[in-house]
Amino acid sequence: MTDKKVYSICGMCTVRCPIQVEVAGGRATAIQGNPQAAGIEGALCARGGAGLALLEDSERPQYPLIRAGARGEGKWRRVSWEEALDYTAANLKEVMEKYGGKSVLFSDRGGPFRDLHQAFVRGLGSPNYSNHDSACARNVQHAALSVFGFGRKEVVYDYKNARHVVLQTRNIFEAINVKEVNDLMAGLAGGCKLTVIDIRSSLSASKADRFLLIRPGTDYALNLAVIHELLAHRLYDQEFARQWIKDLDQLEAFVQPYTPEWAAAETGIDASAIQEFARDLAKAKPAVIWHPGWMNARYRNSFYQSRTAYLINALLGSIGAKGGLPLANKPGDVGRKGLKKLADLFPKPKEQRADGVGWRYPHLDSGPGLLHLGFQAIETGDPYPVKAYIAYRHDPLMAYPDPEALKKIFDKLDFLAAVTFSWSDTAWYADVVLPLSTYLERESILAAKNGLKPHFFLRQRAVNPYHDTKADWEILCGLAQRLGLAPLAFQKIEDIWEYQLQGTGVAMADFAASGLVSLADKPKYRSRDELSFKTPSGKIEIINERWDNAGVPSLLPYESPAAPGPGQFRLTFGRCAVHTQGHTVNNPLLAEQMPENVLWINQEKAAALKIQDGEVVEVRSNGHRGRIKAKVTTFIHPDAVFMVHGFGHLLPVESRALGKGVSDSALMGGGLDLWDKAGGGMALQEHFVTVSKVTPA
Ligand SMILES: Nc1nc2c(c(=O)[nH]1)N[C@H]1C(S)=C(S)[C@@H](COP(=O)(O)OP(=O)(O)OC[C@H]3O[C@@H](n4cnc5c(=O)[nH]c(N)nc54)[C@H](O)[C@@H]3O)O[C@H]1N2
Ligand SMILES: Nc1nc2c(c(=O)[nH]1)N[C@H]1C(S)=C(S)[C@@H](COP(=O)(O)OP(=O)(O)OC[C@H]3O[C@@H](n4cnc5c(=O)[nH]c(N)nc54)[C@H](O)[C@@H]3O)O[C@H]1N2
Ligand code: SF4
Ligand SMILES: [Mo]
Repeated sequence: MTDKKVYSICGMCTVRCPIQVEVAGGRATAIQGNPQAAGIEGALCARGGAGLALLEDSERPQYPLIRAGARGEGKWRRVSWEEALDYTAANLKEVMEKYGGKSVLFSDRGGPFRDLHQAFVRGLGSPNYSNHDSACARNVQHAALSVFGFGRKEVVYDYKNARHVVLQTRNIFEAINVKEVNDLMAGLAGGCKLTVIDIRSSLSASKADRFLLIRPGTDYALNLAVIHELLAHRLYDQEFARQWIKDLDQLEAFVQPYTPEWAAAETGIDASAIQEFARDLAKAKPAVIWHPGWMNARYRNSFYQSRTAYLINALLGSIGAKGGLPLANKPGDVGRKGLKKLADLFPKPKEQRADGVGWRYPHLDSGPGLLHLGFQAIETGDPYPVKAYIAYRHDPLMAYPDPEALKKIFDKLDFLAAVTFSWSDTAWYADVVLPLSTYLERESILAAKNGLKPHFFLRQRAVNPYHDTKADWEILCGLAQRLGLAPLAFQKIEDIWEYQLQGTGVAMADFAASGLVSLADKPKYRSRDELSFKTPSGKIEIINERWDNAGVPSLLPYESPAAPGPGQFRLTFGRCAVHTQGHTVNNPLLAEQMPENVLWINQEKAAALKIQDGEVVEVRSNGHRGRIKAKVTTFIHPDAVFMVHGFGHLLPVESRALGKGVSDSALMGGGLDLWDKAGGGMALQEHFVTVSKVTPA
């Protein structure tokens, strides 16, 4: 018998789909997608369905721990929350008294609940709020900023109404956002064409009308050739271009040499296929989505790949168009007011960021900065000492390259704290572990999502914590109280919610019916004349002065990527449908679905190495090595090997994940210094490995 149904928000990945949780006798018994949420209608992905297994998992951190041995040794002392928060506050105070508030670095996963984190970091007087994004979508974000003057989330992907969708470095059916998947399925059912550009045949490729297998690292070449075709044959939307695109003549001159024939030699895709592709796009314009990429922290020129993807959308008139990339509406765009910001409880710190973003790198967005450069500041003390680091919902030892090098950097810290609901390498290396309640056992601050129909949403606890864990706000407000940050020392979540809702005309009671409060009656598309861009000219700018003035050319001549040396492969990686990054591989249900990652390797290359499908092989790079099963296939480019990210856990507290598969990050020796200077993203796919049979000892 179900006692109640609670509307809340999934926490198995950062997409945060609306859910409905059934509760009986104080235990959560079933989860499904929120039936009232448009585009969800009861659906969840496999990971969302495994939330109950997370809740019941006896191998997640269940109470606060203070380190008792050396860092990473795994010796812990169980403590009360009083002691854990006192200890954390005392350590932060000590560092701040010695080096100032700016010496504290904080990183999270960004997303709709970050306002609370930002408030806390501001309260400390530190400019060093950061997130994971330099290892994820920073290149895409900066590409959007460089073309539109606004960020990547200020356009929406209108899959439902699209007539041609292009997924480039984007595997939508495995790297999932439930609403987007449902919308695209609806679009495809209505006749939308799907083109997938990938280095291997992903699940998305298997559903495509056109699959372009591309040589790894040459997407920029393909995009330049597509632009060449659109311009040379006047296939673009000339009216849109006249009204909204600046400097088109410079683009036209720049792409002169980048013909389909030239691109064919670079990418391995036939010139005629590129020509036909461009013509197909033109037929579907403006209802075209050329995805700029999500996880595009891959190459030294990934920024330019994303930039050209945005420019292709612009040439097709799809920016702002129904079925293309319409502009997202904020509450103000539909005559409403947004949530009141907790960060405004404190003044913005005047200090410069330790990672140099905004001053040393004036073209880059100082919002969350670039975490890998924050790490560099820990290492060098330049521009000033950074001595405490709070890894909040973040596992950089899995999510940044070269964990051994990163541990050495962490050794320079006076204090390292981890806030997490599952074990992670970073938590294991920390001085204190503050265990978060799972998303089913906690409430969060209210959050807003912009879109065609902007809305507010509520995560509320479905059940009380099964163990001695706490909610985000309890942890951060508890620390705020101890650190004398009175404005943030809330005692009740209701007081936070009330603060956030001030002036919005929305009351908590409005969330009762579905957990969601829509701020508009229907989706709002803007007409072409109503578009606006935040560039100096108010148009889409091909030449961005901010980047050019920083010595970063808006139009970068193409350079061919390094080819793998003899016996080498480029190491590539991506997602699978049943795991989220590194934090679900020990989930009892999901570990059963996929216990380990495997190494995709091209059949001919494997044959030359005498490697059989399913055989355990050794992968080596820069002195790092790992053993993993080979998946021998024709469906991958011969230059690359591929593995799903997030495996290779070595912690004794995770029995199901222990020793299963290999961590791609561990094979990226020296990778902390490899990044795209134009877009700020890590260049995680600029690493080469060798693969060999395991010779018996
Ligand atoms: N199930 C599931 N869903 C997720 C996540 C998850 O962990 N699990 N994570 C979420 C997060 S944080 C993110 S950022 C997104 C990521 O979403 P995506 O970026 O779509 O996911 P990936 O699998 O990282 O990469 C997409 C594809 O890029 C291909 N690729 C690699 N190199 C190249 C190349 O040089 N050129 C081209 N054209 N393709 C290449 C890979 O083979 C892969 O199929 O997914 C989100 N959704
Ligand atoms: N080599 C390589 N590196 C990569 C990638 C790759 O494919 N290959 N992918 C990149 C991408 S796209 C991303 S997004 C990053 C992801 O990097 P991370 O954000 O570090 O990855 P996750 O495993 O999602 O989460 C990290 C930790 O946060 C905890 N956690 C999860 N949810 C919450 C929450 O709501 N609150 C709190 N406090 N903790 C929580 C988890 O238990 C886990 O310990 O990694 C990037 N790095
Ligand atoms: S995509 Fe899946 S795991 Fe992510 S929030 Fe939605 S249901 Fe949860
Ligand atoms: Mo990501």
